[in-house]
Amino acid sequence: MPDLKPLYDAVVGGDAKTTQALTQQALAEGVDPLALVNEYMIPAMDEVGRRFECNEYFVPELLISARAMKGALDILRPLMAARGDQPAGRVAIGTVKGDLHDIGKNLVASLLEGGGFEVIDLGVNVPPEKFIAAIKEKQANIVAMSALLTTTMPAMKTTIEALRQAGVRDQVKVLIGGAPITQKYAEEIGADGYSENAVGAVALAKKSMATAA
Ligand code: B12
Repeated sequence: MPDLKPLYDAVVGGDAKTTQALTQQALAEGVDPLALVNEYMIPAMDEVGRRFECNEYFVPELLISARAMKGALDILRPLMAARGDQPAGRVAIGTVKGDLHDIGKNLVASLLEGGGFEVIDLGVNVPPEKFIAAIKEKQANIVAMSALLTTTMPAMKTTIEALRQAGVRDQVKVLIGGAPITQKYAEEIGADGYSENAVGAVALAKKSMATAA
């Protein structure tokens, strides 16, 4: 594998042009798209978060780093989502109400597509009603929720309660994830599964379909 530290530096520095160029170059040299994401880009965003925490970075820097990572993911997404014929299941995915973070959610969506799932992407700031509509109108088998803020985590619980009240909780498996989420929290709020990363999300979704059958 070539030395890709410059790719990490480009995401941390918010240099979208260099991030895209280095991504293209790495792909041309045969580097696995997922390795680029897991070994360089996600650690780079972690470093961005660390700098934000200690006031070295502010929201504009978060935004430009996020834009750099998104630009690279635009190139990588189609490569990660080469899909099979029969959908393995239908997943309604979204970032919960009040939360605008979508990089991780998009990554999970791409890998689910790559894993053969049909993905209904509800976007960010998704209220419970939208998840309910996706189950009723699009026959989603799985609801996947993402949250990156401790203040928006409770929206996952609210959504699960709303599914129950709408009488659709038993029709779906509910999977949750995002940086502040834990297995313990998933159990507390009655979710069916949690994974700390996108690869684990696909494994969980496959397991959910197997146990739902
Ligand atoms: C980029 C970023 C932003 C960007 C988001 C751009 C975008 N389009 O997403 C912008 C600038 C908009 C932003 C805004 C804010 N942010 Co912000 N942000 C980040 C940052 C640096 C990176 C997040 C990221 O994309 N990580 C990379 C992705 C790939 O990782 P991920 O999302 O965790 O996803 C992985 C897993 O969690 C998992 N996963 C994710 N979803 C799901 C779903 C399922 C079902 C499963 C199974 C798995 C799974 O798989 C993914 C891939 O492996 C984080 C720091 C961090 N390291 O997390 C702060 C961070 C999340 N933000 C933070 C804050 C405070 C904010 C703001 C409140 C700042 C402000 N004062 O305005 C606002 C809130 C806006 C809002 N209402 O949502 C804090 C949250 C603190 C807290 N405890 O709640 C963090 C932790 C920074 C910090 N260290 O303080 N942010």
